[in-house]
Amino acid sequence: MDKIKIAIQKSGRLSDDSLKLIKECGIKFNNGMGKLKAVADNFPLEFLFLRDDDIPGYVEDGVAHLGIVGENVLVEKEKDVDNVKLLGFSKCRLSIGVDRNWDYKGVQELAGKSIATSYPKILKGFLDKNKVNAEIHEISGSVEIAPSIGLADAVCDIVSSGSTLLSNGLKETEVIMKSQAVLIANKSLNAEQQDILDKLIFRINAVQEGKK
Ligand code: PRT
Ligand code: ZN
Repeated sequence: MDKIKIAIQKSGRLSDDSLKLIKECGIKFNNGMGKLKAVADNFPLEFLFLRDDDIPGYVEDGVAHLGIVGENVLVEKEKDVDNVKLLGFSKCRLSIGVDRNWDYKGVQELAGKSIATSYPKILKGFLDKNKVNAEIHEISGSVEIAPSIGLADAVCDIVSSGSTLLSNGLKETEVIMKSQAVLIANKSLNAEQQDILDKLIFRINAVQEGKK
């Protein structure tokens, strides 16, 4: 039988829960530290360990047939893949944060301001929808410090507990999107690959049912 390849985040907030889900599905594999690939022993699945940002593109291109990624990254990358199943972990939200002393009354107050983010496309969609003209300042990390160093007036970043915003003197004012991990698939799987995916989904459903 052919194997199908699933792209999983190499190391980060999605990695542990992604691998835990695979194990709970009864799929056994050995992933040595730092390895970029692994093969399952008892299921026709091969793992590719990648940066999360690269996963939607690899799945679109068919380098990987499946992938596990946050909805936030999936939406930002605008890749053409199938959104197969919400997985219920790595929950977070993409929010606007502003100085806690800003008497923020609504989204219109962002007009003419600069907003630092690693999610320029999602932010632009939000601003356009609200007819707000603001400057988007794309940075790749440490977004929360942008206001305190004078780089931007506000941030648009991932929030989970809220403590990072708080410790940078910011408050959350708008939730732009909610996110969780999602299983994605290449759009042109052949019949055999689709069959393996169906078997995997069957097992994931059983795991999720068992947790209810
Ligand atoms: O190296 P690689 O590119 O693969 O990883 P990464 O550093 O880009 O991503 P990673 O591992 O940080 O996050 C992977 C995914 O986990 C994200 O795309 C989200 O879908 C999800 N996720 C869930 C989070 C968080 N919770 C989260 N709290 N991603 C990031 N954060 C960061 C956030 O950026 C901020 O710096 O945590 C901070 C906020 O957390 P709180 O709890 O202080 O609010
Ligand atoms: Zn990343």
